[in-house]
Amino acid sequence: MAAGPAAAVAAALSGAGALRFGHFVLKSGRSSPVYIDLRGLVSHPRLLRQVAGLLFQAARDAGLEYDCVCGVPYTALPLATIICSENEVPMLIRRKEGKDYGTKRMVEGTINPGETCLIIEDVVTSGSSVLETAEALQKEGLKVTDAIVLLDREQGGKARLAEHGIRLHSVCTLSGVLEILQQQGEVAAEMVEKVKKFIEGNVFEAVAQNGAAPVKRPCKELSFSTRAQLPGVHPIAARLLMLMEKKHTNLCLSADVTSSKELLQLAAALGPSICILKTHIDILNDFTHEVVKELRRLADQHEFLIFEDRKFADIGNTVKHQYEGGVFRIASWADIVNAHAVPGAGVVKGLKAAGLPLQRGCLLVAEMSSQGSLATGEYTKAAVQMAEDNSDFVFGFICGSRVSNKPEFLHLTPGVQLQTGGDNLGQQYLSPKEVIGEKGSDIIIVGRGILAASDRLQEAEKYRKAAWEGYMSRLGVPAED
Ligand code: 5BU
Repeated sequence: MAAGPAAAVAAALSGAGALRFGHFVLKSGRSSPVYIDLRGLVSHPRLLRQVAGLLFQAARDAGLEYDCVCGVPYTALPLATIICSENEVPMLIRRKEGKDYGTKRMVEGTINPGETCLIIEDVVTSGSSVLETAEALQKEGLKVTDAIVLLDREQGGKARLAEHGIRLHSVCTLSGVLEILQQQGEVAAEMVEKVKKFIEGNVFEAVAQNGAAPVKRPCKELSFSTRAQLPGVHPIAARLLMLMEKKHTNLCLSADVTSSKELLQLAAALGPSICILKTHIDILNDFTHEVVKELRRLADQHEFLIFEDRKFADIGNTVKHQYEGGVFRIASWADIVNAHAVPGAGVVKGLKAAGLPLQRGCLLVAEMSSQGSLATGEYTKAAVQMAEDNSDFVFGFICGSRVSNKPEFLHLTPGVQLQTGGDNLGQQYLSPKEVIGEKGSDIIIVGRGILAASDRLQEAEKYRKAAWEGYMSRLGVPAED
C-alpha cells in the first residue's frame, strides 16, 4: 500500500476525531484499545470530499467497471453520494429499516437487473455489513463483485467477502494508519503494539464445514464453561452455563402439561437430560404450593433450573405484584421468568425489585417463534438494549437466533422439533441443529416434540444430543458418540 493514501486517511481520521485510543467496549461486547467512528465526518465537508475522492481513486486504480454505486448505510451514504454526484454515476440506496415489512422496497433508485453495483464502505471489520448490503442488491438481480473500503481493520473481512465472491479493495489498513501516526509522533509505539496485538487476536477465522466452502465465525466462540466465568456474568447465567457443561445438555423441556402429577413425573424422569424445566404454572388444573415445593426439590436433585414462562407485559408496579404475589407466588420458586419489552424498561424494573433480592434472573422476549410475530427489527434491537441496560437482572433472551454478541447473555429458542414445520395455530418449527449450530442460539426449548412421543425420555435424549452436537459444531469439536 502506498504511503500517500494512508497518510491522507490518517490525517482525515485525526481531523474528524474519528480514531480514538484507550479502553472501549465494542458492540460485540469485546473490549478494544482502538475505536473508529466515521459518522462525524459529515461535519467536516472538506475531509468528507477528500475521503470520497480517495475511495473513487481506489476504484479507478483497481480498474473496476460498474454501472452504479451503493453505500453501506449509514456512514458511507454521503460518501457514495459525493462519488456519484461528482462522477455522474447512478446511485442506489439500500434501506436498513423496513426490512421486516415485506411490501417496502429494500433498494431505492432505478434497478436494472444484470448490472454491476459497486459497494462503498467506511470501515470493514468482519465484512458482515458489506455482505448484508450485497445480499440486498443481489436479491434485486444486481451483480456485486467488488467493494471499496476506506479502512480495513484486518480482522478477516477481506477473506470473508472473498468467499462470497466479493473483492475488497481498501484505501488503507488500520496498521498502515497506525504506522503513519506513529511516525508523526501522534501515537506511542506502545499503543501501536497493543492495537496490533488486538487485531491479531480478534480475526474472524474460517471454519470449514463438511468440505464445503468455509464459513467465517469469530474465532472466539466461547465454551459454556468459559462464559460462566466471564466477569460480570449474571449468577443465574453462571449457574446455568456450568450445569449445562457438566450435564452435557442445552435442552430446556417445555413441560406444558395440565396435571401436577404428570409435571412431577416429567421432572423426575427427564431431569437428568435437561438444563431447564419450563412451566406455564397457570395451565395446571390442580396447582398447590406442594407441587412447586416438590418441583424445586427435583430441580436441586437433578440440577436443572425452573423457568416460569409467564411473559410479564404490564407496568412495573403490576408485574411486581404478579411476580411475587397472587396465587402462584412465582418469585418464591422460579429461578427464571421472562418478560415482553413492550411496556418499556418499567417492566424489568418492577420485576427486578422483587427478583433481585432472591437472586432470580429474567429473560426478555426479543423475538417469538409464532407466525407473523411483531417482535422483529427495531423492536428486537430495543429489547437487546433493555437487557444490556439491566444486566444485573436480565441475562438473556427468548429469540430465534443470536441477537446479542455479548457472551454473557444466553439465547433460548422455542419452536423446535426434529421434524420441522409447524402446528395449525401459528407455531413454526426449526431443527435443533439449525437453531444451535446455524442460528447461534444456546438452548433449545422443546414441548410437544418430546411430550407427544410414546417414550418421552428416549425422545428427550434425541433432542439433547442433537442440540449438544449443534453446540460442539460451533466450537469445532467432533460430535459425541
Ligand atoms: P412446543 O410444544 O415445542 O411448540 O412448545 C413451545 C413452548 O414455548 C410453549 O410453552 C410456548 O408457550 C413457548 N413459546 C413459544 O413457543 N414461542 C415463543 O416465542 C415463546 C414461547 Br416467547
